[in-house]
This record gives sequence, structure tokens and C-alpha cells, in this order.
Amino acid sequence: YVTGPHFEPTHERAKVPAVGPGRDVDGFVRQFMRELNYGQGVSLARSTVNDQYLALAHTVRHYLMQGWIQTGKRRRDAGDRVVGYLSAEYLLGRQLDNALLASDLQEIAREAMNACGLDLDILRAQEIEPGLGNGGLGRLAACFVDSLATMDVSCIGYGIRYEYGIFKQTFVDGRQVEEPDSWLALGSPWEFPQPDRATRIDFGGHTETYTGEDGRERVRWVPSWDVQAIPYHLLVPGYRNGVVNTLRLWSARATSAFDLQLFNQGDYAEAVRARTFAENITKVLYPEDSTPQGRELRLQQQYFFVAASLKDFIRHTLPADFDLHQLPERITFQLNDTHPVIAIPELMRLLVDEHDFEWEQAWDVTRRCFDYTCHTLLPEALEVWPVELLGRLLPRHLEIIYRINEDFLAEVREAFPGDELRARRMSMVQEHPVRAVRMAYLATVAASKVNGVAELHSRLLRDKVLPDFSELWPDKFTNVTNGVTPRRFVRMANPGMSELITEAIGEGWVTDLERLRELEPFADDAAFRERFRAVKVANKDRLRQLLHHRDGIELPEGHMLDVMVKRLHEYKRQSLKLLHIVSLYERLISGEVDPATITPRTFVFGAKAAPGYHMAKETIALINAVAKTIGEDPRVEGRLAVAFPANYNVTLAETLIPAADLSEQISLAGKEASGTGNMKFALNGALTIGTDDGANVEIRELVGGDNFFLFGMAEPEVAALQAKGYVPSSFYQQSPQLKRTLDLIASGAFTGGDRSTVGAVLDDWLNTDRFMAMADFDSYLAAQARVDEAYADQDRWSRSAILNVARSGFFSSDRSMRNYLQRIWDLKARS
Ligand code: B1H
Repeated sequence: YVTGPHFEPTHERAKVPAVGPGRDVDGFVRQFMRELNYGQGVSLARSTVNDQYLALAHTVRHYLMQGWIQTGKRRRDAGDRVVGYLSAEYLLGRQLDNALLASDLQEIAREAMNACGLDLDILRAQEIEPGLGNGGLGRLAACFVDSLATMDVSCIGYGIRYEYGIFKQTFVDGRQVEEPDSWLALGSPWEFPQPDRATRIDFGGHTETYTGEDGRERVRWVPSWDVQAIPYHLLVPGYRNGVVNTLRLWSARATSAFDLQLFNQGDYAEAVRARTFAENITKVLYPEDSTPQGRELRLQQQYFFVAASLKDFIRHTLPADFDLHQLPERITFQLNDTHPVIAIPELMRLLVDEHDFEWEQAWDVTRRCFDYTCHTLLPEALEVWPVELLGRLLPRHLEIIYRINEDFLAEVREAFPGDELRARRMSMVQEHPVRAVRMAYLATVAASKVNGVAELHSRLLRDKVLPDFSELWPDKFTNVTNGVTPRRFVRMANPGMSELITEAIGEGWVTDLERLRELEPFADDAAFRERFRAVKVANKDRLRQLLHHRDGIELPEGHMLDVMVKRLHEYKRQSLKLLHIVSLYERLISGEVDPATITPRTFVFGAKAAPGYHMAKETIALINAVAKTIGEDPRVEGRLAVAFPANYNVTLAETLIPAADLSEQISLAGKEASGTGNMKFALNGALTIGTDDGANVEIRELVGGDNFFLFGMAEPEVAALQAKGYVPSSFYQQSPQLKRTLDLIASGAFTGGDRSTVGAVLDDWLNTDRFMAMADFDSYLAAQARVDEAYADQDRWSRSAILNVARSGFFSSDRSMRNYLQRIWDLKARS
């Protein structure tokens, strides 16, 4: 396609970019009416809420366009080095609010909608969030691109435009049922499709050798099928700085050649079927968090988006005559976990097969172009691709991986002569249970830098997951602790607290979050504490209204709000939380405790289970069963309640987190790589009850042990218990409270007297308990008792809550991005 300075306009108007609409209510209303009348094609009187929302979104988008055009031009002119963030997931959340905040149009938009007789809040609620991610990993990518735009760093976020994002969760009789997330159904006003910039992506076939013109032996890939990759771009506005970066998401479409061939053979129906086959590639997000399934379609997705991204960057973002030997000076690709790691052999293939590079030269360039972030410690989460599958789908890439591995193992043997066991351990190709490529090893070998996502995680990654590699290349490993964007998760989600903070310390904190430190003295100011509490109460009211309308849930008033929201996974231990709730209930109904004497608490859960994860789904059913029983039992006297709104997502998080008093971060130590919800809660003035895991460790260090409820085994104790042989039933024997709790569940008290449905869960707790909930139970209950005690002194609690906010500035994703710039992206430019 043709772009750039080929056009020489004569009309004066065409020489400058279009001017955005006027930045006042009148300008806004005018643009809005134009969008409604000419864009949606309706009069205001005849318009639906969806028409109005789309017109509003388009209006706001107009205000961003000048910034986007100028940012692009400035970056091209300067020949900036670009961060190419490669991520299979971006869990963006709603766009309208964020765009209004970034462009400082919130007040104007509100007034403009009022002037049209409309309510901005109703239109906002019409937006369906793009759920193009599973959980923390996808949300992290969204926070990172927000920070890079706010810091004016050149970044293109590459990813997949799934037609269906993370499924919509509903409950039927308390059990999870998944429904497709048709987020595009009512229109998608935030994206710009660019079908004319489509690029072809090949698959299958075989390779053959031939002799090039220079007499060299060469390889060529003869693919057997292909699809088109259509880019859609989305705007990533920086916070009030006029910068707008780009997300480039790829959508699959059948190539006409593919169809035509079949059509010529007269098989029209087959031609159409083929189209569906190709378009399946970006049909749906795999709803697996932490445990990738080795499905062929998933590998197709991965290759599809990285191949499109590399090609697009080289062909269309770089100048036409660019010498690819200099590629590392123009781009640095960040691999968000192993999902995009097939980009490594793809770049090798482009350089060697298509651009005539010598292997060594190509390898040198490739290594300098990639860095790798690992997000896990669970062995089952480390992606491997069977050789059989790779060879069938990407035969040339498999050859390249073999060659990279061969060269690498030669290096290992040279560094550790005679240590054949080590070489075998470090091979990128595992032999058992099937011959398969270990993507994390490939990434580690190729990347300039490898990082974990919290201090503890990075240490365990070095010492336990990749010890051989860190011994070989100690300097390759580094840490960047995760962060979250303060724009969305504080300024936007918690306007009440934001106003209070700004009043106290000015507004600089939104882009310089460490300045929250200046709040510390206010923790000792009784009037400030009072107002801080009032904000919390108001946030709880807001949540109460939302849950009433969204889920028909009636949250009690005046309760402590104890929240556990995250994907459902055994290692995160929602079941431990559940056991705590049941133990409280058991003590009430057994008469041991008088309801009038306990802290009134509402427990809120939000969690999706991967559709094929049986144990996770059983846990959801049990939580719902317990919620129902407790809710209906008059003996509780309304002192305890359990709420489990379905379909926890970014939008719900934005109302839920600011209302929370207590944040549950109770994974088994050594299992949660970082967590990012933990940071969002602390920044919104919730206190954490948590284990020494992931970024909890750093949160506790920063906010102080007095303002954090620590419990449970630390990672070395977990390892020791594992080594000695863990027998969960011994804890059942030893702990009377645990015994009473489990016995109550076993009695069928929550399942209408039916003991069989809880059998499987109980059996697992007593006989397997992979994540040692039984071992940490007593310690958890003791910590919860300390929570009650602390909460009883509201002044002390508020002080701690304010200190949590004041001392959590470190957890801004702006700081994470600065760390990447210094420790990862810059360093490499110099080497
Ligand atoms: C995290 C994943 C993940 N780690 C596989 N790994 C996936 C793995 O679709 N898949 O196959 C999807 C996601 N996600 C999370 O990343 C960690 O569990 C969190 O602890 C961490 O905070 C987050 C961001 O680093």
C-alpha cells in the first residue's frame, strides 16, 4: 500500500491535519450531533442509548486524533527506537472513561450530554469492555501501554483482535455457565480497521533446499495454506500530554487465492467452509489462565499475530531502504510470556531465508531484538509445543529451532565440558512424555534479558525454574516488579479519594505516584481520617447500587467488606477463604459465639474458572452454596454475608476495589508470580491479609508489618514440608477448628443434606491439597482474628489504610516502565 509524502496537496486545507472539535461544551455538542445525525444516521429524538453511546465515543475519539497523527509523525521524523510489545492478551477495560480522563474532557462531556438531555452515566454503562485477556497478564499489558503513552515512550502494542474475548460468566443453580462475549455486536467505535494494509501469513507445507544465485545452499519454505492478517488500530492516549500511541491488533480473514482455487474446482460450499476455517484463527480467546493447553489453533494464533507484526514493522514502519542489520536500533520486542516466542525463529527465517543474512549475523540481530518476561512458576504453565505439531504447521521454524538448539548446546558443552546431563537438561527440545519444544528455554536463550515480575518471583525463577541458565548467564536475569496504572485504578475508579488526595498534596501524584508519600502526615490527622472513611462509605454505597442493578444482590450496610477477586485457581486458594467463612458460620450456629459480638462482614468473591478446570468449577459451586445457606440462615442475624457477583471483569473491579476494606491475597507462598490486584487494593486504601508471596512481599515491606496481616508458611517452609512429605489429613487431626469446619461441609449443610456432591472436594482437601490450604488454615484464622481486632478500632484502621495508600506509590506501572527502560531496553541498545 502507498503512504507517506507521495501526496502533494494544492488545497490549503489539505496541507494540515484536520482540527479537532472545539474544546468547549458547544464544540462537543456540535460534534456529537454530527456523529449522531451523519454517523449513526438518526435524529436525537429517534436515537437509542446505543446510538448515543456510539456517537459519544466517536466524538471523544475525534479529540484524540490530532494527538495520534502528531505523535506518529514526530516519532517517524525522529527515527525513534520503538518498544514492540508482543502480547497475546490486552485486557483493556472500558475505553470511554479512560479517553475522557486522558483528554481532560470529563466535565465538558457531562455538561454537553446534559445539554442534549442525556445522562453521561447511562451512556457510559452502555460500553461493553473489550475483554481480550484472561487476567493479570493481559491487564498488565494494558497498564504498560498506558504508562508508555503517559511517559511519551514510542511503543506499538501488537496483539490479537479476538472476535470473542473472555467468556461471559453466569451462574445456573450456583454453577458456572459460559456464554460467548460478543463485544463487537453493538459496534466498536474505538478501532480503525485497515483492510487495505492486510498481510499474508503462511502455514504448513514443507521446506526445500536450493542453490542461490551466489552459489550458496539456501532453504525455502513452501507453505500449503495461508490467511490474511487485517490490522485494526486502537488509540492509547497518554494522560493529558497529547501523546497517543498505537495498539495494533490482528484479525484473520481468508485469502481470496485460497477460496478461488476451490471455487474454480466448482466447490462453492467448500470455498466458503475454507473461509470459516481461516477466520477461526482469531475467533476466540483461549480462556486458560496459567495453564496453556497445547492446542493447534492456539499455536496458529501465536504465529499468526507475531508473523504479521514483524512483517508489518519491517515493511511499513521502517523506511523502505532500511538496512536490517540495524534493526535493534529501531525496535526492541518484549515477549509477554512465551505466547509470542515463535517470533524468534520467525525473525531468523525472515533474515536468513528472505534477506540473505548469514546465520551468525541473523542470530546476532535477533538476540539483540528480544527480551522475555516470564509470568509464572507453575511447571504446568510452561508452554511446550509438540515437535509433531510444529513440524506440520511451521516446518521451517522447527528446523530453525533445531539449529538454534544445536548451537546453544555446543556452547553449553564448551562451558561445561563432559557434563552431558546438564546439556540434556538445558535442551530446548524435551524428549518425554513427547518430543516437544520448551518455549521458555528458547526465549531464555535468545533474549538479551529475562525478567520475573516481582522480587521473590525473579529469585525463584533464577534459582528454581532456570538455574542452569542463570549459572551460564548470570547477567541475563533481572527483576521488574509489576505495577498498575494509577490513572484507571485510582484517579478514574476512585474519584472521591482522588479528590481528597489532590486537595491534600496537589495533583502531581497521578503521573508521579511516589508523591503519595506526602500523605503520610495526614494519617495522624483525625479530620482527614474522618473524610477518608466517608469516602470509603460512599464507595460502598456506589458498589451497593451497582450490585443491586447488575446482579440483584443486596449488600448489607455497615459491614466490613472483605474481597477476594481474581481468576479461580487452586494455587490462589479461594477454598482457604471459603473455609474461613464456614468456620465463622460454624461457630455461630454451634452457639460457641454470640452473633452480636462478631464484626459484621460481607465477603465478596469474583472469579472465573477456566471452562475445563473441574476442581475450580466445583469450588465456585461450593462458594455459591455456602453464600446461599448463610444468607438464608436467621441464626446469623445478618452479621455475615457472602456475595459472589458473576462475571467479574475490569469494569466491576473499578467499582469493587475502591469499596474494599480487606484485600485477600492468600496464595501458597512461591506460587503467585506477582499479583497486581494486590497493588490495586493497597492503592485504594484496603489492608491486605496475605502470604509471603509474589508482590505481597514488597507491599508488606513498604506499607509496614503493622499495616499488613501476614500469615502462613514462607516459601522455604513450603519447600521443606513438600520435601518431607505433606499429609493434609494430619492437619485435620490436629486442628479442632479445621475438623469442625470440614465436618460441617461433609455433613451436607450447604448442599441440602446431600453429602455426595461435596465428596470430591473434601477428598481432595484431605488427601491431595496440592497447595497446602490445610497447613495454613490455623495461621490464616489467627490472622483473621487480628483483622477483627484491628477493625474494631476504626481510627487505627483508617490510619493504616491511609498509610497503605501513601506508601504504595512504588506500584505504579510508570515505575515498572522506567525499570524496563533502564534495566532491559536501554542496556541492550548500548551492547
Ligand atoms: C500470569 C499467566 C498466563 N502468569 C497462560 N501466567 C495463559 C499463562 O492463556 N494462557 O495460556 C494466560 C495467562 N498469567 C499472571 O501474570 C500471574 O499469575 C500473576 O501473578 C501476575 O501478576 C500476572 C502479571 O505478571
